[in-house]
Amino acid sequence: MSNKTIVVMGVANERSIAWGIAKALHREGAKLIFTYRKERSLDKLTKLLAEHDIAPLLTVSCDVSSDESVAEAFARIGAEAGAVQGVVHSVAFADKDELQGEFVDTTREGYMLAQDSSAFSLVAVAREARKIMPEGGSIVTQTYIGAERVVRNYNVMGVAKAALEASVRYLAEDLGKYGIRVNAISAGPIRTLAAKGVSGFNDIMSAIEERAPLRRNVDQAEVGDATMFLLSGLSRGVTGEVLHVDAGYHIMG
Ligand code: NDP
Ligand code: N5H
Repeated sequence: MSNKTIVVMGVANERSIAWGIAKALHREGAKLIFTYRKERSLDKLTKLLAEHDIAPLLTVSCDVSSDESVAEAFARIGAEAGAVQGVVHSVAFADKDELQGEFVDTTREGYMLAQDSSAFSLVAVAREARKIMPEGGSIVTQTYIGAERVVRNYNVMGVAKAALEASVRYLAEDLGKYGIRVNAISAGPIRTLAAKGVSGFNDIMSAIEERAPLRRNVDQAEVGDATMFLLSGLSRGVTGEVLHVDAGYHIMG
């Protein structure tokens, strides 16, 4: 990856999937640019980078729910770092109240917030990122099996991830002619800040240990390596794909 500059969006702390991806990319020699939303995430990121002796090309503020913020972030990246060859979209958000009880009770506001932050955000990012990917490249997002099947409590986020996965396919078609590939990783459950305090998380982790072909859960390093594959030339013939990194759980009936 030493000839590539990759934008990583969504490091909140050392448990973030995006941090697992960043470590894999750094190990293979990629140059890294990070985007963050909260100041708290920037603080954590700055500490993590220092601890791991990683010198980023740039760290840029980006709220994916604002078109202006996304446009500004990618314009700044283009101006200060030049062309990039990859983008990691590892952000999602839903109101906590919507992630329990019944989906039928989802509010209009809660539905819009989840779709906006978790699905449309990929479209906005792809549109702006394309402008600084003149040689082509690879965009990878993070999804969950709740997009394909009903997973209790995932609710509004399942519908947002279904839209995200469909967006991957439509974006893959649009951007393919520019040599830009668009794919998703569907990760098994991993204990991160976003997962903290959501109901049913522990039960889901135990069910995977019992039922997944590998009889265990996956971790950030495994998702990091698979994401790196999709960002690398090794996956040059792959686009519009959802690759499951879930210890095989999705094949079980
Ligand atoms: P984290 O909490 O570590 O990361 C979530 C990130 O989303 C944070 O960095 C947060 O930044 C960012 N974010 C939320 N809203 C916005 C916004 N409007 N603008 C910019 N950034 C935003 O959790 P994960 O690593 O678990 O989540 C990363 C991705 O992985 C998500 O898409 C999630 O759905 C997906 N995923 C997670 C699984 C799991 O079990 N953990 C399983 C499958 C998929 P900030 O705090 O600065 O706002
Ligand atoms: C079936 C499950 C468990 C229930 C549903 C969990 C859904 C989680 C996804 C969203 C992204 C969580 C979320 O937005 C939480 C926020 O309301 C509160 N948290 C925060 O604001 C923290 C501080 C920040 C960092 O979080 C965000 N998002 O910015 C699914 C699980 C088994 C798997 C899972 C956890 C999937 C997933 O998509 O993350």
